Order: sequence, then C-alpha cells, then structure tokens
Amino acid sequence: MRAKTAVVVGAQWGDEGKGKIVDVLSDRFAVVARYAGGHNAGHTVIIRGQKFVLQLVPCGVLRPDCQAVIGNGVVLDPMAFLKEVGKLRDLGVNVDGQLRISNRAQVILPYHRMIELAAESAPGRQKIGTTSRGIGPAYEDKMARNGLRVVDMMNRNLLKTHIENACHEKNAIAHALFGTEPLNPVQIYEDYARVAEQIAPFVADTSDLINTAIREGKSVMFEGAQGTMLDIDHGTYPFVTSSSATAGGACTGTGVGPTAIGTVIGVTKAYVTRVGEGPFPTESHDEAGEKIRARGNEFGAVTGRPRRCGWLDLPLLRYSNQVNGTEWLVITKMDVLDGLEEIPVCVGYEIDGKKVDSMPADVRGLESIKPIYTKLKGWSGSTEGITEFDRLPKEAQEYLRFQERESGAKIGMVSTGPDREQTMLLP
Ligand code: 2SA
Ligand code: MG
Repeated sequence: MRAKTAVVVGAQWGDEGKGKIVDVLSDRFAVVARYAGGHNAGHTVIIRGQKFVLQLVPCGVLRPDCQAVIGNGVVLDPMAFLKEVGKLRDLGVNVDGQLRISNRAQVILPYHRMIELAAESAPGRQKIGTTSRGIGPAYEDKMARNGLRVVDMMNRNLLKTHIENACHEKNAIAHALFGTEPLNPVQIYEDYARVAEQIAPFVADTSDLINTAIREGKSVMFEGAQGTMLDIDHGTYPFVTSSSATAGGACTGTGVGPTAIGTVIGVTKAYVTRVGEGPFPTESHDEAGEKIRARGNEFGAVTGRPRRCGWLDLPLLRYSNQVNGTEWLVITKMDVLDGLEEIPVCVGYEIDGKKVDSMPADVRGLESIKPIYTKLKGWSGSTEGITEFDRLPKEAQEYLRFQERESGAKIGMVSTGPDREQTMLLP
C-alpha cells in the first residue's frame, strides 16, 4: 500500500468500516477527498475511546496535517454541513483551516427531502429504504441539469431565481402526486442565503487543488462512501444509492484522470451487512444473524436502523474486486466472529438449479438465489486487539487466507476492534 494515491472503497453494501480504515491510513496521506454520496454516510472513527461519526466531512480531517476535500461528486446539504463543522470545531479540530468544498458540488434543498419522503411511501413506487436525506432527488436534479451547484449558491440572484423556479415546479409535482403541502420559497431563500455566507470560506476549485497536490508529489486518498453494491450502475439496482460509489467514481467525483489513481483498497467486513431494502443472498434470518448484529453493534450510524446481517459472500467480493479493480483488501470486524464453532462462507450461487459464478444483473435472480456454502472452522480464542498475524488463532489465519485465495486480491490490513490501534498490517 505504498502508492501515492489510493481509492478506499466499500466492497459490500456500505458500513464496512471505511471510516476507521481511512483514519488509520490518513497519516500517510496529505489530502483525503470524498467523492460520492452526502450526509447519508456514517463514518465512525474511534480515537482513544472517543467516538466521532462523520457524515459529510472526510475522516482525514481528524489528522491535523491532512487537507480534507468534499469533491464535486458529493451532494451537499449546507445545514448538515455546518452542523458537522460546528461539532468538529467544538472538538478542537481545525476544520476551517483543513477543509475545502468543491465549487462544483451539488446542493441539497428542502424540496429534495420532501419529494423523497413522499415517493418512498407512495403506492406503486418501489420502496428503497433510503436514509431520507434528499440524496436521490438531488442527484436526479443534477442529471436532469436542473440542480444548484455550490458556486451558484454563492450568487444571490441565481440562488433566488433557482429556488423560486424549483419550488414552483416541485411544489406542484409533490402536491399533484402525493398531496404534499407546499414549501415556502421566500423562507428557503433566506435560509440558504444566510448559510451561503458561512460556507463561502470553504469553497474552492478542489479539482485544481487535488491535481496540484498530485503534481507536487503529495499523496492523495479518495474516500468512498456507501459501497459497491449500492453503486448506481454496478449495485443491486434499484436498491442502490444514487451516486457512483465504486472506485471509478473517484475520478469523476473529484476531477482527476484515471491515470492519477495509484491503487484501490477494498474494505470488507469478515461477514456482510445491509441496511434498507433489496436482495441479500447470504442474509441470516436466524439467531446467528442476531448475534452478529448485537456483537458487531450493527445499527445505522445515521438513522439507527438495525442492519441486516449475514455470511461472507465470495461471489459478491469477486464481483466487487472486479468492478473496482481492487488490489488490496482490508478485512474489518474480524473479532465479531470470535467464538463461533463453524463459519459458513458462500462460495457460489445456484439460480433455478444452475450454478452461477457471477453476480446476476437481474434483482429477481438475486432474490431466488441459493447460496452454496462451505463451512470453515471457527476459533475459540479472542482476536480482539491482536496486531500481529502470527498471534491470531490458526483457524482465523486460515479464514483470512481463504478469502484472499478465493477473491483474488491481497489482504493488506485486518481490523480487530474499533480503535485506531486495533489494526494489523500484513507483510
Ligand atoms: P439513500 O439515502 O438514497 O442513499 O438510500 C439508498 C440506499 O442506500 C443505502 N445507504 C446506506 N447503506 C449503508 N450505510 C449507509 N450510511 C449510514 C450508516 C446508514 C444509516 O453508515 O449506517 O444510518 O442508516 C447508507 N447510506 C445509504 C440505504 O440504506 C438505501 O438502501
Ligand atoms: Mg456507515
């Protein structure tokens, strides 16, 4: 993992522990940039027992020498942003000095949330189980060329006209389709004009900033949000988020070319979780899944929703390694599996009596999937906090080596607990 630039991407459905891994790695990087998603992300970092949940701000900001960037691929809720910045200031983080937002990032407005809430409960609409943050409708407007960018928010006239026109349209649609009460554009304009001033000092051409850093030989990390299977193109569509969560999104989401990417690090739990609706072939519906949820504290960091839990899915991991071009794997939450006699691992899928090696594009295919399991031996001792591979129980070593062999990417790091220090680097 010595490359000058690296993408850190979630290999599953998000919540793989990217926050912790970015934090651990960020002392080797001069710049850490978020490239997708918004305040739907919940990146939990624990430093000497103190817990930080970051939603919009890249975890790199917690290292005093690290420049943190919110890239153009992110959708920014200015109110959520300022709240998070306020909390970080209170914690003594030099967020004003270290953090910049792309002038090309898209802005989330109140009607995005209004439309999402209405659509999620509308009859006949596919319920996705979103985080209700307005993320999807904000990306919809971006792609429809009807969005408001951060740079546009800085221009009072543009801001006012945009809000007036958009409210006119969105209020009419939401009322006609869902019977929603209209939002007041005057109030929204006043709120956004006020926060625009507070945000202005953070705004920069961050593509230029990152490219300059790369030219100067500085190291840059691209911090993914959500995960591969939630990617708008490569995930379990339509049960996905609305952004390019896979490694490719790092380029479009920050404004660097593909030749700037040195390596790709895929973060995967030692098992699998998913929050929200949608297929999940290795989901455990029995008490084993509940045990994992309790031991792994598997609840949404943003919404508090219980996460669905299940067993390691190797076809999924192979697929994820392929679409991301993953070179290194980081395995997290190893210690949660401590004490299990046997650990089922999915090595293939069966669909309608046929063995399938790849990830089906058809979500219905995924729903009727029968995972083919192999059982690996569990281990009796505790792996919590172990920082050397040789000190892991033999069976835990074999569990890791099996994943490495079967998924085709090298394991570079294993996390054995939530703290920075509970991390092992593999030679
Ligand atoms: P959205 O709100 O439009 O992005 O929702 C679409 C789907 O994407 C899922 N999603 C997530 N999955 C895992 N973790 C996420 N972040 C939070 C966390 C989630 C939380 O770290 O725990 O607190 O609930 C995240 N964000 C979006 C979402 O569940 C939908 O399936
Ligand atoms: Mg999370």
